[in-house]
Amino acid sequence: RKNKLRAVHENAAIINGWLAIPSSYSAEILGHQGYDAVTVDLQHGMIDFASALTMLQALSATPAVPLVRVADNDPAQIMRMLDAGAYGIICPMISTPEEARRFVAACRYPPLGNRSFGPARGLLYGGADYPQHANDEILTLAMIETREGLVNLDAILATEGLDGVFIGPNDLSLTLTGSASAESRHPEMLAAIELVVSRCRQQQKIAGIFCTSGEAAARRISEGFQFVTPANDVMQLGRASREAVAQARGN
Ligand code: 3PY
Ligand code: MG
Repeated sequence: RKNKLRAVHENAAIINGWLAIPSSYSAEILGHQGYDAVTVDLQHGMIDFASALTMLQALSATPAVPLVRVADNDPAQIMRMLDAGAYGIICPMISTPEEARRFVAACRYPPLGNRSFGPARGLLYGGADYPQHANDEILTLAMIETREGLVNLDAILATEGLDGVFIGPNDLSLTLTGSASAESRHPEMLAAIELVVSRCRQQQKIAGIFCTSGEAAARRISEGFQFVTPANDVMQLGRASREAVAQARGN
């Protein structure tokens, strides 16, 4: 099975859902809402391997491409998530080209990388020819969310096999400005974001970013981002609930 995200990316921005709640039912619901991709978040989500597996299974029954954000740059966890059927990996805290190479190598079978063979659910989701095509189809996005990552941006983007970067705006603003904010208007953050968009364009890589709402995501697309996450399940559930309560009270 081809990774649909590459085709989407040629014509439009990829809209990516985000799951922090450990539930296959939530995954199934999000997968049916029109997202191009949905990410299972093992870093800040409340999700263990057993839940991640059922969530990836649920996403397989929807049109959304299943992605995973791993907890850190750990080849063992990356391998297990790919074997469990993730069609792309978002890796947090990539700060150097060496870290980017280690990340990409974990996502690729030899001779391009060092992923161990045992594709498991990859075969069920991708098809019997998964092993022959996985190296071309698995999407790799390195998170830029440290000052060092920003300094090394060009070298990170030059990593062979890296599809693009995904800005973690909370961590990036925390390191640049001293406070975490996904929609920070601090001049250093604005400059950093502009830099990432322009360097990605130059090197023909995907520029992605986490956002706090659909409106914010639309603004990011107009700034040049090609991969946006319009908030996660927790934020959406909380916001919809608050609004319903306020409306019911007539506020
Ligand atoms: C960040 O904003 O730091 C993130 O990692 C978003 O998911
Ligand atoms: Mg982060």
